[in-house]
Amino acid sequence: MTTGKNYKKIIVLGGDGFCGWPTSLRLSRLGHEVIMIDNLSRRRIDEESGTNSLTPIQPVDMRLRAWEEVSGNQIRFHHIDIAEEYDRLLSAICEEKPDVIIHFAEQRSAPYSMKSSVLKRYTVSNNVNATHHVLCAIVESGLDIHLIHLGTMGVYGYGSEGVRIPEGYLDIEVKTDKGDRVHQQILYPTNPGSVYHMTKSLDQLLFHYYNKNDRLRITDLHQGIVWGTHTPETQADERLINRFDYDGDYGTVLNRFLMQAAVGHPITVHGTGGQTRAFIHIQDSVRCLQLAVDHPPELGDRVLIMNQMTETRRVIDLARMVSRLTGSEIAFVSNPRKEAAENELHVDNHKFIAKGLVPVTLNEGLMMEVNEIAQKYAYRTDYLKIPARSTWTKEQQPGEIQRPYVDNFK
Ligand code: NAD
Ligand code: USQ
Repeated sequence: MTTGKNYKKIIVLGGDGFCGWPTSLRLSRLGHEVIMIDNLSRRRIDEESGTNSLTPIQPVDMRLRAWEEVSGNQIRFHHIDIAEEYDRLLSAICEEKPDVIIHFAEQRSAPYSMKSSVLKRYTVSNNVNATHHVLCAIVESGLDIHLIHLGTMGVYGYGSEGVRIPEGYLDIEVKTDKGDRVHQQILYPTNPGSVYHMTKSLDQLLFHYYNKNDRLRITDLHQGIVWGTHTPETQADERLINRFDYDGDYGTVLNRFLMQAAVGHPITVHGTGGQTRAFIHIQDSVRCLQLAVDHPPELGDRVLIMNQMTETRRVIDLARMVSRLTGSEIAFVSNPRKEAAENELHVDNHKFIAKGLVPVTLNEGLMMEVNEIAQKYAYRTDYLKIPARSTWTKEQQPGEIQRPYVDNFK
């Protein structure tokens, strides 16, 4: 039951993950009724891979008890595999009757998705079925639910050739047989760089179809690389601490660099480090979700696509910033991925700014905060898990450090 006009009932799929957990806490703190659904597959992958979050995350029941103690608010939890247990997902939706479903529940690592045929197939079936099941279940429930999905900037590819990447749709002009010029807006041509990113491209088509056919209200957030770990809510109690991935598969670039500096490992730049990517701090990621909940598309609107990023940076520039701050060495490693060695990236993000996002951009204070968190838990590091060993093709070499280290900039 919805608790009031501004308070919504929200199901968070993938609520136990790095982005889902702080989002669930924020929405709960704001007075929304939050129900988390997760199959805990991310924790299982850690167990199977012999990896772990650098921060000591607590079991989900302990997390939820701690939140109730700290905030007085209850978050309920359903253990459901949304890619495999369609009937249980449908029942949960029909019983809970949410106003909003936020969908984080996918296998989100590009390197993990490229490791083997088994993991390529797992990533495709998990992610595509998860998304399709949610869409089918919303239609079958007959409820008017606003679906918010976490997509990725990677669906666009990263080579914008000087063009600013728009928020989802591209204006085009085509010539008809009669020679007239017709204007259209189409989904920006997708150009994924890994099996994982490809699943997000497939998700886009599923949204397009169900929006067109069943008039579902859908927001698709094309998010950049998330960095940082704490939000005010996860800092409220040690038992609420957020996940911090640092291993070669799940660790993302800036958090890896800050963690590597903290534990005395050279900063691992792939190739020349000329890759430019979009970034967003976890606090802004959570704020964007809050804004997306508050600003649903109208019934009948096409899929609302927003670029959830605040700045673009080159990998080598990030490495140098971290190196300057911490005195750590930069190590160039052979790039285990198949990606452009250098690219420019310009991205339009005016929709979130217009809704009130005030970006937390990269600054030394916040970077040092992540570095300090990593120092605090450095004793939990497994150094063998730091190198990125998953290669995109059989011919490529894993990301081993090239000796001697060379940073021509220094
Ligand atoms: P995560 O792996 O930490 O969290 C995902 C959660 O979903 C996990 O708790 C996992 O157990 C759960 N899950 C996966 N498959 C499921 C299934 N079939 N049924 C139920 N639960 C399932 O990932 P994250 O970093 O929190 O990312 C969340 C979403 O945001 C992903 O979809 C990802 O693609 C997207 N995203 C993440 C980043 C980033 O830098 N972390 C950037 C852009 C987009
Ligand atoms: N990289 C390094 N050194 C490292 C790790 C990465 O140079 O130690 C480079 C990679 O080669 C790549 C870039 O840094 O060029 C980004 O890698 P990443 O692992 O930080 O990010 P990516 O694989 O793109 O995936 C992450 C999330 C994914 C999300 C995506 C957003 O894991 O879920 O969708 O960021 S985006 O990149 O905008 O598509």
